[in-house]
Amino acid sequence: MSAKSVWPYYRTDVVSLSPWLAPIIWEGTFDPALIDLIYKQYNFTIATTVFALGKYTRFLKDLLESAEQHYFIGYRVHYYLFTDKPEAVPEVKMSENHRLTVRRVPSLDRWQDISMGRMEILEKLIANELINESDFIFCLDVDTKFYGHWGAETLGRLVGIIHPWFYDFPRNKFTYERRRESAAFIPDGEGDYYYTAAAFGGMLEDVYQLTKTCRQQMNIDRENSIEAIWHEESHLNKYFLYNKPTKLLSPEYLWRDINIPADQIRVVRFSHIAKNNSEVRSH
Ligand code: UD2
Repeated sequence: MSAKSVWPYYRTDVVSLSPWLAPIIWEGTFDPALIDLIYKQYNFTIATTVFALGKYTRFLKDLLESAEQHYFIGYRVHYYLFTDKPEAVPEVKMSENHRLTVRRVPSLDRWQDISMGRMEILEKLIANELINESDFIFCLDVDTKFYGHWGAETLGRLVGIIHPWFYDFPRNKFTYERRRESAAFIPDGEGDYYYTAAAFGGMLEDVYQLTKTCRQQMNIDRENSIEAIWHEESHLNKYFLYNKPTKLLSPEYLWRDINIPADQIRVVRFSHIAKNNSEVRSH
């Protein structure tokens, strides 16, 4: 499945530059050894957040064990795990320079409130703790697993990931929020890509602005008794429309199911796990 990356590192079957000249990272477009040579000298710390409330703690073992095989190996990583069930967090052996902090958060009844509530918790975490501790942050869904290398090629000021369902769709098919009443509204004919909220990141200041803005916009919606069609993902897409990511990751970095093949996907690095939504979201 993985074609070896070789000089001169370009591909003709995928677009690897956005219209505002941000790189779109695909296997075959970069040299991982050269990237390490450049980035390792800085000794960056990458904060990585995961939320696992209710039955979603069942996904933690696979996610953390697979991360410890593929995710920023050789770099400093600090996982922050937010859960309402700290006793259900599995013991996972961390590699050198990787560590995990567990934080208890209150349980919530609606899964949508858990998903959207992440923005406010991330905003506070960055402002109150990470500013002096980390250089970059990635925020990951828990119903996911790593299958391949995810390293410093993903670092940038503001990093968005192209949603695996929509990467080859025309933009009129994107499931942006289309109701004017919502703060996440994007008019027809606008938008660049459809981004997933299952993973995003960047430098602390940039992700702080993102989380703060999304939290504020969701509060405006709440006051107006409206909830965006895809919750915080709709607000994230609105944010990225007006604050363009400086780096985009191809759907290799969040695939839809390891078993669904696609010609352009040479490597599945990280994938969403198929789940029974009503079962896992029930109390
Ligand atoms: C999509 C997005 C997700 C989010 C959601 C909002 C993708 C691949 N993912 O996923 O990021 O924007 O839509 O509609 O596009 N969680 C818990 N406990 C719960 C419920 C949720 O811990 O009971 C957390 C957990 O980290 C989970 C995340 O919230 O990964 C998002 O929930 P989801 O994965 O059920 O949402 P989903 O699959 O609709």
